[in-house]
Amino acid sequence: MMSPIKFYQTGTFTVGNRLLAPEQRSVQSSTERHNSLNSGHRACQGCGEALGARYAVDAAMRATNGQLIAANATGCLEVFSTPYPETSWQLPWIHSLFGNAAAVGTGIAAAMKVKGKKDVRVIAQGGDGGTTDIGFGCLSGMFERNDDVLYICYDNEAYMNTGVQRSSATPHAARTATTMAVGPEPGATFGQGKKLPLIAMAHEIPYVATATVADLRDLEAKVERAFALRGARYLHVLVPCPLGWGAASHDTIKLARLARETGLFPQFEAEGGEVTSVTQIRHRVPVEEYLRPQKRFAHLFAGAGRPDVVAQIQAEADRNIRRFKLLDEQS
Ligand SMILES: Cc1ncc(C[n+]2csc(CCOP(=O)(O)OP(=O)(O)O)c2C)c(N)n1
Ligand code: SF4
Repeated sequence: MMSPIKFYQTGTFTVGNRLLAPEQRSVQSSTERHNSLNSGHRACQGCGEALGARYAVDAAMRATNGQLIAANATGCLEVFSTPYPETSWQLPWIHSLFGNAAAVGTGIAAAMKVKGKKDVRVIAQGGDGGTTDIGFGCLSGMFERNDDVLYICYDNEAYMNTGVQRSSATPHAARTATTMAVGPEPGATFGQGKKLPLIAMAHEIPYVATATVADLRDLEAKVERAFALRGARYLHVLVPCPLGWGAASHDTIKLARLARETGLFPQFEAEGGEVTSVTQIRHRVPVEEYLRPQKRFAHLFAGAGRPDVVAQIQAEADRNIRRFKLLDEQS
């Protein structure tokens, strides 16, 4: 039986763009890209958040023809990009409080509506702490009212800016400054935490998507899709943090890819509360391959190790694979 050929590498600057029509090519391959997050910022080497924001906001600028305003929660992205009076942002950009970026985005969208500026679009963005914890009430309100804002969460799985404290997006067993790797149940507690993309879907908003910095063309395409729609939209981007994860700065992309290929981070889109697409796993790998290069999980492999805890994490990945049908044979 004939099966269609899959071009996995389409969309990258070096190889795949040549396989695509010009209008389908990556924003970053264009000499006219906006460079919204410019050089000179102070992110750590290999920061996934800087990379994710650069691609997401440039894609948003292209999708809106440069008519974009950003509200940004307190956190690494704000601190490394905008040490007053300097800034790396090349668009109208407002620093909100830690917990109210969604509400500030709502206010900007309302002001644009009153002024009749329908073409000016709004993003609100922040880290996982600002999104899943302190900003959650404002965000849920933005979803519930269906305000015309794209909210982007850059999920590095802890409060990095203040020294790596646990957030409700921190993975189970991970060591942070507030979930120490000691005792019979070391690291972040199993049974706690929340999956914000699923909670966003439960609001039945027009668009919810997840992405990683391992698949930047996919990230750009999801931003474009979000701006083809109106109303409340949510994009959740996994952005490895070398400092907080205790990982090599050159492993940022690799770790993001392993998060997807293990099944720990399902990459999907949903419209109106229904899943509309999933990115299938190409080469399934055991979670151990993802956990080992990260010092935040080192306690699971020291001495006799904790194969029981690794098995629990593997069970979480397996559940995602079943739930989102991440393997070919399930579709
Ligand atoms: C009301 C309030 N509480 C605490 C802080 C201190 N604070 C600033 S950034 C931050 C953590 C940010 O974490 P996250 O949102 O995950 O973003 P990241 O730095 O990891 O990108 C905290 C606790 C604050 N600015 N305001
Ligand atoms: S601490 Fe992490 S999120 Fe913050 S700038 Fe460094 S690598 Fe990026």
